[in-house]
Amino acid sequence: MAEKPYFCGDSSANARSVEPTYIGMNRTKHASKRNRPSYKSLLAAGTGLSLISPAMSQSEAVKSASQPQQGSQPNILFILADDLGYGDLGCYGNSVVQTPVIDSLAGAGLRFTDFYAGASVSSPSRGCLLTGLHTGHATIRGNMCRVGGLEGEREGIPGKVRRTNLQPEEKTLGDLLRGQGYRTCLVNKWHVDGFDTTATPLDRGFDEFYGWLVHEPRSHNFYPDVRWRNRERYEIAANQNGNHADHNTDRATDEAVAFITRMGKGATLEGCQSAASQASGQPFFLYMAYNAPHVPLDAKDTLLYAGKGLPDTDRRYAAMISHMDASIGRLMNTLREQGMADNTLVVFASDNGGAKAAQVETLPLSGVLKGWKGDLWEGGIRVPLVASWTGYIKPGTQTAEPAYFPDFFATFADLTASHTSATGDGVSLKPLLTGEVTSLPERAMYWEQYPRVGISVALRKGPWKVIRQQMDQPWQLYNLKDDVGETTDLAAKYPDIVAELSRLAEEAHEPSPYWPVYPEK
Ligand SMILES: [Ca+2]
Repeated sequence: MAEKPYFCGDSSANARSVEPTYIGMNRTKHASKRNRPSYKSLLAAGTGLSLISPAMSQSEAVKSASQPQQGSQPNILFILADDLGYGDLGCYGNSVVQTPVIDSLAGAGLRFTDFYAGASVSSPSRGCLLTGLHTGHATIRGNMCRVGGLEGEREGIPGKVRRTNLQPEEKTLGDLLRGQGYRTCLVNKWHVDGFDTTATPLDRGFDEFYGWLVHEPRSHNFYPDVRWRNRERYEIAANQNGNHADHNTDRATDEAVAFITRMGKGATLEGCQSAASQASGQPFFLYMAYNAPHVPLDAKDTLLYAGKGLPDTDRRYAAMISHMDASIGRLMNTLREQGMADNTLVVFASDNGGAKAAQVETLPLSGVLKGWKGDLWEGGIRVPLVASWTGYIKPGTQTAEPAYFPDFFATFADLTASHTSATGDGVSLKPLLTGEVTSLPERAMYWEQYPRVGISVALRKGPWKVIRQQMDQPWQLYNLKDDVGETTDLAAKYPDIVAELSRLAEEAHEPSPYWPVYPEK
């Protein structure tokens, strides 16, 4: 199908309630797994809150939403980079990679030094962001599942793999915010659909979707010749036959600019009457999930880094980040042009740490941190986070409060006055963002990672982090305030701390039907 102008969403999606009706695949087996008889909330351990089922609290959050307060809620632009390391930005100490726009967001807002993704790889991390659940409770705990799910091709890799997806009963940020009167849109990378064609963003709380889905391997690169526009798969003529003409960072940015513009002016394109009627005064949630700087390092050009003595890989890696940075500048300009810059919370983060696969030679990538994407060392999960919101977040500020992806469900519930007491495994960052407080109640944050067999686990509480690479290996303990590089294992010196944190970690793990810890042979 040929390209045509952007249009404003899927009519069936627009008509959906905040309780999605699942159609298609047989989910009987999965539906029965979400009983949580042994679940104990990490929040309860850390804050004294009552025990709450994450799934129940999400549902409650959506159902108990107050009526939308037109004009009183901020727009939310959540920008996610892909495999961007902790040391990849100027505002995080990189002196080579030029990121003036993201640096200016940090200068205009709050920069987190101790912020973490939901997981050390893409799909589970994005699932944690969207659902507010950590990887001990979430359905998606790895990119490929060990058993169950659906089989399909993985881009560029022979053979079949299995994936699973966000389940209908898992409420997303899209569900939450749509329930609060927002128009919700995902641009570019979803990556929580597995190979299930009925688990698209439009089936999980988003009114609009422009991007790619994992069952279409041809779309997973920087010059894709196939893309999705809501439920329509279309060919990108300029990139047919391997042509490198229409870069994905530009295309994704165009789609986001078009969405913001529609929300600013009201829809004027043919066929967008339904959006036009909603646009005036309706807040938006735009989840802008870029590919960059994930491999392959298909930079549009590397002119910015010519003559700087960088190895070719580093030059292309840096150029991809700067291209994304400039594209974020286009989004910010569009917000200004539409008069929405002051009433938009802008968040920038990365889905996991820097990737060893990028083969960067001289750039810091993980900065001072140990490890890479795929590790539970800090380099795999600690990521940049900056947030700006004119008049609400104090410019040029920094916080060392530990926080992570599951917190955004609670944060956005709080921000939009959903009047829910708790949501999932996270806590609201709103008081921290707005300067109402400078510290949060100490709580535990939890991560799982699945190597070829077994399970790796990490948990942070306060300055302390326990990590175990396999169940039959001993816990290690690090004090991240003194030793952010995780060089000195203090487990033998502080056995009581190991005992407390390892107990919390063991309580945080709920068995998964897709990632059994010891798969059958
Ligand atoms: Ca990633």
